[in-house]
Amino acid sequence: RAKQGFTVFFTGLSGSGKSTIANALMVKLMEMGGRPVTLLDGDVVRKHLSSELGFSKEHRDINIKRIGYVASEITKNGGIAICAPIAPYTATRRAVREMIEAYGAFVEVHVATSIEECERRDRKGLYKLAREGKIKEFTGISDPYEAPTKAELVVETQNAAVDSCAHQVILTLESLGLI
Ligand code: GGZ
Repeated sequence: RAKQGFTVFFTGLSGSGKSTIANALMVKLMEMGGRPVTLLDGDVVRKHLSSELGFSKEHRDINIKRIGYVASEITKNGGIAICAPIAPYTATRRAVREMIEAYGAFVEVHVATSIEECERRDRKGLYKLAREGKIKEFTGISDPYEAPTKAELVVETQNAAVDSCAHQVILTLESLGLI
């Protein structure tokens, strides 16, 4: 019997490493072959699906529910969806989980890089702008991030390479019987 579809849903702060790990995971899953793999990255989704949205709670929730809907369709059709938004609200993540679990598995991965570390790295200079008040409602600075308490996997990026983090996700998927 063909294996069920599933969604890997990364959540974490801006600059936590979600996109990088999600990309590495996509490469690994594609190399295994079998099912199509679709990456729904935060900034790509915002460009193509959610370009009219800002960062209020209402707009973030709409954004995450759109991502969840697309991922649920992919999951329903037996594919693999990898999502990598910040997704700061627990209730919204739970709503997406419920939508997807109707069709397949939902694997939540918390990329648990601390706010201190994200701000220290400040890869895109956004934390500096947020501190200066030039970006409002910035997650972790002037807007909330509700850390998950029941994620299937928590990855610590502080002392682990990208490849090792992606490998931890692969091991989790294997232990759940999804790959
Ligand atoms: C958080 C913001 C904000 C604010 C712009 N707060 O590091 P990035 O740049 O590439 O990723 C962040 C991205 C967050 O979009 P998401 O769709 O993932 O957010 S959510 O899940 O909450 O809908 C960041 C950039 O957009 N960015 N302004 N105020 N991140």
